[in-house]
Amino acid sequence: NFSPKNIIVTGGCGFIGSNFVHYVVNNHPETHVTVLDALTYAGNLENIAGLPEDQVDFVHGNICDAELLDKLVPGHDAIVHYAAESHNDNSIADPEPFLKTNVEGTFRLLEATRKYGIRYHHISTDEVYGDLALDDPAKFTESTPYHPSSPYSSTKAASDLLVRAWTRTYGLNTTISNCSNNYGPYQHVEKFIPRQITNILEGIRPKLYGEGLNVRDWIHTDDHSSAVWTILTKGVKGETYLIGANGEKNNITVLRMILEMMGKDPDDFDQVKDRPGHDRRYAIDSTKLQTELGWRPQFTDFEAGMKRTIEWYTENKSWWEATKEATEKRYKAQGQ
Ligand code: NAD
Ligand code: TDX
Repeated sequence: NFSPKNIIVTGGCGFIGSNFVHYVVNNHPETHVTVLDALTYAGNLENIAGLPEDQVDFVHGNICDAELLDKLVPGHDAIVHYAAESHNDNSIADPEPFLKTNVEGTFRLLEATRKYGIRYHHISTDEVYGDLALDDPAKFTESTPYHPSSPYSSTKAASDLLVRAWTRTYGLNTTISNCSNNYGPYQHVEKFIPRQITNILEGIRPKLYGEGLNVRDWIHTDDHSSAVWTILTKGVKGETYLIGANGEKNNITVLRMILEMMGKDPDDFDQVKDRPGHDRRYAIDSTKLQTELGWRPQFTDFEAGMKRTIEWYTENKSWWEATKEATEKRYKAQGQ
């Protein structure tokens, strides 16, 4: 087992990265975290505010900055790479930042990993596998061929392939994880679940793309964090692990659940323009991670997790209200 003492978490001011930093602080006080984050529209320093100063440092910078990495990486024993442009709809409107951050940024981190000989864990998505038919009993496994659909998922797929090639060619000590859709606190209001909760809180009708029959395999972000920690410390060099918690639900079911939990009529939403190239269904088979590394998800009660998530957005309006209006304006311009 690897016991990391001093890790860099890229994208640690975003949704999943910041939840991981909280997870490390709460569960592994012996591990120091340096957060490297460019604070794009999706990054927010408040996500890691109040954490112990002797355990968490923040560095404001870009993962594409090789000089900065030369200064920062020595003295650390691992990089856990979350930073990315993460939203499919943004990638359709303007793909360029996705190429820069997701592909070039990963390349820079791999080069630093090679130069300083440290451990590297790469955070990726199930979207690299494309989509499944709604009536297909199959799920994605580690051997499913890559078949990404969107500019976002194609850049994530490209970054995974760079990791594999650098590992085979230069012998880097890497692992990759591909996780399904996360939900929980600190998720940007552009994403499906926070968008609908905050719409309802603002008196705006929720917006469903198309018929809402697309299926996503929801996992609580705390389960993603424990899985990443397990892979970072016990994962086998060069291996890929899929992370999921059997949370398949279609969008209209999730939306009606949110409406009902918030005391609204379950039909009180608008159907809007569908996403171009919209993936139909994602589903993860996490057998390898469970049998080989012994990981188990803990937060599998989706209703309970959703209730806590609704409470979090209700109690933390000051966290999201500054970005809500601009986000809705962008969607409106796209007919969504
Ligand atoms: P997010 O958009 O909420 O956060 C991204 C963070 O990265 C932000 O803090 C941003 O400031 C930072 N960042 C962006 N570009 C940067 C750059 N060039 N240099 C330094 N920092 C930069 O994203 P998220 O939803 O938390 O996703 C995190 C990771 O998890 C991504 O790699 C994503 O592909 C992956 N993932 C997400 C999901 C999901 O459901 N959201 C599922 C599976 C995998
Ligand atoms: O307003 C909306 N209405 C709607 O019906 C939005 C924003 C989304 N949707 C649909 C599209 C998807 O079928 O809801 C589903 C979820 O949408 P997103 O939250 O945008 O997530 P998705 O596109 O599935 O991608 C997410 O999971 C995989 C993350 O954003 C990615 O970073 C991750 O890789």
